[in-house]
Amino acid sequence: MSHWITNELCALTKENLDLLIDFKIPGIIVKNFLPKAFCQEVDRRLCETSFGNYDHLKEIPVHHLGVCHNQWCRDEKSVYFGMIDEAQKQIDDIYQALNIDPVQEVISALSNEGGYPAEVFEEEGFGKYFAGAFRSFKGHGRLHVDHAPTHIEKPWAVTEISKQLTWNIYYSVHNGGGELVIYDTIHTPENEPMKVSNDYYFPYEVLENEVCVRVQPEIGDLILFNTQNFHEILGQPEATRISQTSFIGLRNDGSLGLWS
Ligand SMILES: O=C(O)CCC(=O)C(=O)O
Ligand SMILES: [Fe+2]
Repeated sequence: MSHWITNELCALTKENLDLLIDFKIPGIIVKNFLPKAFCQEVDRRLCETSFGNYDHLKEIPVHHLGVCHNQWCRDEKSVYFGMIDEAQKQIDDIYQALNIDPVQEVISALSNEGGYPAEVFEEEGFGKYFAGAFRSFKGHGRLHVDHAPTHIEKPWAVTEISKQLTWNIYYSVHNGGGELVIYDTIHTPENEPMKVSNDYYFPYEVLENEVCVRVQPEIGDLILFNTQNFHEILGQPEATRISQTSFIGLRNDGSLGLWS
């Protein structure tokens, strides 16, 4: 069964954000969301910083700067929240004197153009989550979904969401390859058991049809999609692709909460 009413990425409006939440469109794009010169300077600074490891994932050749909740969600909450200040400081150093805070820009766009109140997620008794990790990526990000209520077994605030989206801003891309492919197949409790055991990805047999969009991001683009749609990244083994990202959860009060 096909869900999408178009095979194109759409503009950021309240109507389209509603359609994205309902799996009716493949994604949303804002071209030149951040100035290219800003992205190139951030990319230069990031390449001088050593990216941290993301070594809980065996198959994704990815390094990151910032804290990724998935990596720490099985530990005591104090472990994750204990790392945020230091991570935020590293990120703030990257933007230093550039006068743009991309995460705030995304929050403003979600509320001004997207018509949804948005803020960084909070955990009672611990404070704000971290949002806006940078990723340096090589190779193939295999077919997967991201859905905190399914994948996180402990009671964190980010599991109290009815839908999960993501935003990505691209800082360096490669010419040819590096496409993001989003499929018109939705993750469900019925297809979850097809996930490769002890790993994050699914076999292609999970796809219900061939319908997909292939997006070749450009520097400065903002792309939103629903992470409960299966997706993969067709990277190149030798070339690096740098992006910044966080998840976006639709909360029970109708607002959006961000976390990485
Ligand atoms: O890097 C990308 O284009 C997409 C990354 C991804 O899998 C996600 O945002 O959930
Ligand atoms: Fe993903």
